[in-house]
Amino acid sequence: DGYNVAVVGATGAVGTKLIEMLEQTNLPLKNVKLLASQRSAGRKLLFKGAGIFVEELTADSFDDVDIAFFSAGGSTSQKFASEAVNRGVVVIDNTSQFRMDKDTPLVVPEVNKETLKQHQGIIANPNCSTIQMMVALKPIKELAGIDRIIASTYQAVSGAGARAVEEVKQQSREILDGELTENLTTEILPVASDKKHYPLAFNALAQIDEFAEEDYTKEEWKMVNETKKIMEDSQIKVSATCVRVPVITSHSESIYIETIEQTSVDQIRDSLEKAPGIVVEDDPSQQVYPQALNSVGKKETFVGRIRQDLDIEDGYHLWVVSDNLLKGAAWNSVQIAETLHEMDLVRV
Ligand code: A2P
Ligand code: 11C
Repeated sequence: DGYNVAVVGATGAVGTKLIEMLEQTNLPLKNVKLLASQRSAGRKLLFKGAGIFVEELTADSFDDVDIAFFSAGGSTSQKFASEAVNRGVVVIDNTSQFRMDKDTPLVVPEVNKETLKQHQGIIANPNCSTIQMMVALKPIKELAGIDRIIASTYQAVSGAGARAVEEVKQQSREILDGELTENLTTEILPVASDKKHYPLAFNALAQIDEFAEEDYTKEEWKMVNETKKIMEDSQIKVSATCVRVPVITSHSESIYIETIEQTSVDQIRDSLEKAPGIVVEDDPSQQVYPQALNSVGKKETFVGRIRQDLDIEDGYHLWVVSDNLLKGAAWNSVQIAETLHEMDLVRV
């Protein structure tokens, strides 16, 4: 036999990738159920070449399900995750709804899979920009400790969902057709729920999610708070500036760190080359460094431009790139499911 799995939000940007990752997983699968809103019910999506009808999500959708992947927004998770858990389902949640709850493990398998042992039905998948930073920094933390992190991100539009991607494509066409900036279609970005909307095509917007405490955005706070939880280090200094750029897929990050102990660029590169889930692409003499376009469709996190700060002895800079829909979301979720299976933690 195998597991019955459900994908909640199967028609979305992440849901589509969840289906692809489930087609590739070595997890034993019995049945795959695709769930979305009433709008999509009856649509047919392909799984391994066979058509599966999308069903409308209701609490009863979870009868007979073993593992459910949620990626349909925080309010859907809030409404339905506990219904699923009450029916014996293990929920792997891609939203920010439960990430900071004390009883919910926040998991990047390369970094903290041991915390899965404490799960009580819900496991949270971290924010995409946090995940790739954790993969890249974990080996350096083990090597020399990390005292502080300053991250500047260049984030892809697909992080804001399928409708945002369509909006940027539309704006690009309008600009190339000679449309004036003030007449561009702007309904979703930077944040659908916020008061003002700006074009992203041919632009860069220093706002991802709504503004919150201290004039940092929620996305920036996620990088701060999730890092402290995943690294189990409430003292680590973290701050971030998150920027949306007109890239469709893959987030890029300029990350500055200060180590606790003395180390070197060579030792850092060596530790990254040996670490799981990382590909080092770092050869300035040959113009080799990670690029968003080249990382699309890959499960790994790519690291390059590894160099020492010019003034701070224990300061280092890295350029970290990964597919935000795969390691940042769908792949990390399916990898959590595979890890739960390996650790015999699916049915508890
Ligand atoms: P639908 O296509 O039926 O609207 P994205 O992240 O690309 O914006 O996708 C969001 C996903 O979440 C879609 O699959 C969407 O389904 C789904 N979704 C949104 N709201 C709900 C809801 N209330 N119940 C179930 N699924 C929802
Ligand atoms: C973005 N990081 O790129 C966001 C998307 O908390 O799961 C993911 C939001 C989240 O817009």
